[in-house]
Formats: sequence, C-alpha cells, structure tokens
Amino acid sequence: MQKITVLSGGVGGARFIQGLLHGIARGSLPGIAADAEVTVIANTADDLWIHGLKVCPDLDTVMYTLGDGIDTERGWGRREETWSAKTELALYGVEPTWFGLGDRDIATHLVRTQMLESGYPLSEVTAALCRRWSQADSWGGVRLLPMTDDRVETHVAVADLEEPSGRRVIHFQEYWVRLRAEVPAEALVFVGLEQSTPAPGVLDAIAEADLVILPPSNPVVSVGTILGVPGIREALAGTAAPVVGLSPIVADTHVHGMAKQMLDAIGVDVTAAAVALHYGSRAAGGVLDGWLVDGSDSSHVAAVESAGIACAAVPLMMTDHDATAAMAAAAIDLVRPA
Ligand code: FO1
Repeated sequence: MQKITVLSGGVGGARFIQGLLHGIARGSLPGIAADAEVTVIANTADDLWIHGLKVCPDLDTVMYTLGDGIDTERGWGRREETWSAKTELALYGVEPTWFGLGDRDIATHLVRTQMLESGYPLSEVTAALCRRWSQADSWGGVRLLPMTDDRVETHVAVADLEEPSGRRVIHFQEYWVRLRAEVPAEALVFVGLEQSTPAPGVLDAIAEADLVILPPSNPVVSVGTILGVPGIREALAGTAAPVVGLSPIVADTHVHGMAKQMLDAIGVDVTAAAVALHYGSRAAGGVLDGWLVDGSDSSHVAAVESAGIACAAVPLMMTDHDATAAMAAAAIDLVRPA
C-alpha cells in the first residue's frame, strides 16, 4: 500500500488534494497504484476562538471540500448556508461582525468546542468530525490530521499611528478577512508554535510515506507554519520519501490569498525560485527534493536546480481536477526514482 502525505493549508491545498485523488482513482499518476492512501497534515495556525467557539478554517476547508459540503464559490464554509445566527449576533451589537459563521458551519464549531472542553485533543475531534464527512464518495479514503493538538495562532503586526509603538498586533483572520490584506504585514508572530508538538500520527505519516507533497498553499502561514512545528522539518529531512513541492507563486505573485504580503513580511522575494530556496534543498538541510514552477516561470528553473532541487516548469493553474491531476503527475515524475 503506497502512502502519500500532503502538508496542506486551506483553499489551495484542498483543491490540490481533490486533483491528487482524481489522479489516483484514474491511475494517471506515474507509479501510483489506485489503492494508494493519502494523509493530509493540515495547518491549524489560522484557527481562532470567536463567539466562544473554536474555528479551524484549514481543517474545515479540507474536510468540507473532500466531504462535498464546501461552498465552491467562497472556497470556505458550507454550501446552501444560511446566516441567521450571524445576523442576530450583529443585531445584538456583538463583535466581531467581520468574520461570518454560517448556521450549518456553527454546528461543526459547537461539536468541536464541546469535545475540546470535555478534554478531547484536536486530533480526536477532527477524527470524530471526519466520521461524518468521510461517508462521501469524494472523500477518497483520506486521513486528515491537524499539524498539532496545541493552540497555535498566527498574529500580524500592522502599522497603527494611534499606538505609541506605531504598530498593532491582530489575529491573522482579522488581517485577512477584515483588512483584506490591503495593508503591509510588518511582522508575523506565530503564537505557541515553538512550544507545540506534532499531533499523533503526524511524524509517522512523514516517516512512513512513499511520497511527501507540499501543495501550492501559502508558504508562510500554511506550509510554513506546519514546517515550524518542532520535529516536522527534521522528519521531512529524515524520511526515505522524496519531498516535492508546487509553487504557490506564479509570475511573481500569488494565484489567490495573500502569499505576496506574507512573503514580504518575512523578507523573501515573491518569486517561484525564492520560495523553493526558502524551503531549502534537502541536500543543504532543507526539505525539498523537487519543485514545480509554472510555465510562465521557466526562467527560474536553473536557479532552483543550482540550489540542488530538481525542477520543471509545467502549467500550475488548478482549473479542473484533470489539470490538477496533471500537476500531481508532473510532481511525482520529477522525484520518482529513475
Ligand atoms: N473568509 C472571509 O473572507 N470572510 C469570512 O467571513 C470568513 C469566515 C470563515 C468562517 C469559517 C471558516 O472556516 C473560514 C472562514 N473564512 C472567511 C475563510 C478563512 O479566512 C480562510 O479559509 C483561511 O483562514 C485563510 O486561508
């Protein structure tokens, strides 16, 4: 039984996983059998407590997407959603009103919050929630793990002239949802990350994998935070599996989300090559054996290769499951033993 492990954020990662599962089912991935098992290690640093509920956007986006409950327009939250509770909260004048919890989505957060408060770790809560969503044909036998059971939150420092320090630190969700990432992120703080430990099953999923994939999720606040959990980078450096990534940066900008603003915040150039070098080649103590860039970035291939990372330029737009499966096939081809 072949094991594929994917380190994923939310929307982009979930879309990639759908294409990967499509390719496995169709047998279009070189050397990958139709019964290959996929484990997803999801970012939890986007998580936040809001209105007394624990919300896990990246876990829920992967869960709803593979479980066929996602709203495909928004890319997050439930389809056929209603917003009565959100409207009532606003009528009570309860803040924050900028983060919308749909009525169906709230049920997920109620189950999660009750279980956490009863002492269940996030990994067991996630497994319990997935018992419902894994019934869907589109689930593809995926095992979904949080990167850690510990509380980790990405906070963003933004300029604020009313503050004596000239800065204010806000939760990542406020930066993304309320400010729409329209102001520079001056610094990032990953609260709790250094003290966190990998959730049960995470290190084994990397050590026992036949292939590890870094999908085109945000390299700083999604894949970057997963790599920041102590022990995970070491597990990637040590696994016998080849590790291959796909660039989230195409033609010097992000395809969606806010990767540009996040890379600016940590001083990494917003190019397909710079992100590969940021992850680092395995030979030089980093994590990558291979890196796919988009056709429009073929000029970056040489720089990536000279860093000791195999590289190819292929179309990286996940326009449909076939296109995404072709990306997965190209990634596997890049690192497959000859
Ligand atoms: N994104 C928005 O732009 N507006 C929202 O009101 C919003 C609410 C929300 C609720 C639950 C959830 O799981 C995700 C939600 N998101 C919302 C998306 C979220 O900000 C993103 O999925 C990730 O955190 C960013 O990668």
